[in-house]
Formats: sequence, C-alpha cells, structure tokens
Amino acid sequence: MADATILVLNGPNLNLLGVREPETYGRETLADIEELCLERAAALGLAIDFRQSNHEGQLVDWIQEARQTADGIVLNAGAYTHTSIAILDALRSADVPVIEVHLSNIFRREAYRHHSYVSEAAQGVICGFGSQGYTLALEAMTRILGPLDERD
Ligand code: CA2
Repeated sequence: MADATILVLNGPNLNLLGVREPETYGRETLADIEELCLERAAALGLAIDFRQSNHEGQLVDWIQEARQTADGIVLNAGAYTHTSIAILDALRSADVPVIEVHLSNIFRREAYRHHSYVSEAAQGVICGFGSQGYTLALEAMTRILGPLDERD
C-alpha cells in the first residue's frame, strides 16, 4: 500500500527563516523544518511533498493540484493567511483535510494577524510552537486519515 502523501506548503518570506528575525521565528531554516518533517513522516508512514512560494497564484495552483496528488495539506500561508480569499477558495475546493500551522502565536501579535482566512477551511490550527508545529500537524493528519491498513 502506498504511503499517504501530505503537501506541506509554505507561503511568502518563509524562505528567510533562520536568516532574519530569529527572536520571532527561531533559528531553524526552512530546510531544517523540511528535514524534521521528513523524519517524522517516515515514522508515521507518510510521504511528504514540501514546498515554498512567495507567490499567491503559485500557492493556489499547488492547492488545486493537491486534489489529485495529495491526501492532506499542512499549510503555513505566511502573511497570505490574513489576506487571501483566493487561497481560502482553493482550499475549500481541494477536498482533502487541511491543517493550518504558524511558527509564532499569531494571537500574541499584532491585531491584523488575529484573523485567518485559512482557518475557515482548516480542520485545526497549530500556532506558537515553532517548527514543532509542523510535526504536530503531521501527527494530527495521521489521525485524521485513519489507520494505515484502512486507507484506500
Ligand atoms: O508565524 C508564522 O508562521 C506566520 O505564518 C509567519 C508569517 C506571518 O506573516 C504570519 O502572521 C505568521 C511571516 C513569515 C515571514 O517569515 C520571516 C522569516 C524570517 C525573516 C523574515 C520573515
């Protein structure tokens, strides 16, 4: 039986992780987070498709493709979280479970970060746990998808 594939999608500026603002986002790079995800996914029986883009349309295209290519989406949409109805619409039509992740606790930050369009399409939200949020999301996704031997 093939492993379930999880699209782990990262939005704008997350390619700068580990380079700037370590006090807010930690010292790990996005490549470090990808490595963490790959390790956890191997233990959970998941395959990971890890991507980042600074472009809203590219993120929308990847979410649309996920309907055919992925079993679930873990999404840190970066600042598009708070602005993008286009990403929300794409998530609503993706027809796979979505878990929203943020490195920082967006509710301890500026008021404009307290609203998330992504949340309207997400099964759950994990924020404030740094890179560990991604592995927590993979664990939650494993439960949502159900036991390995009962998957289609
Ligand atoms: O906490 C998160 O994961 C965020 O999604 C990160 C976004 C922010 O706009 C959201 O409100 C919360 C920003 C990502 C930018 O990442 C940077 C990393 C290093 C240096 C500069 C930006």
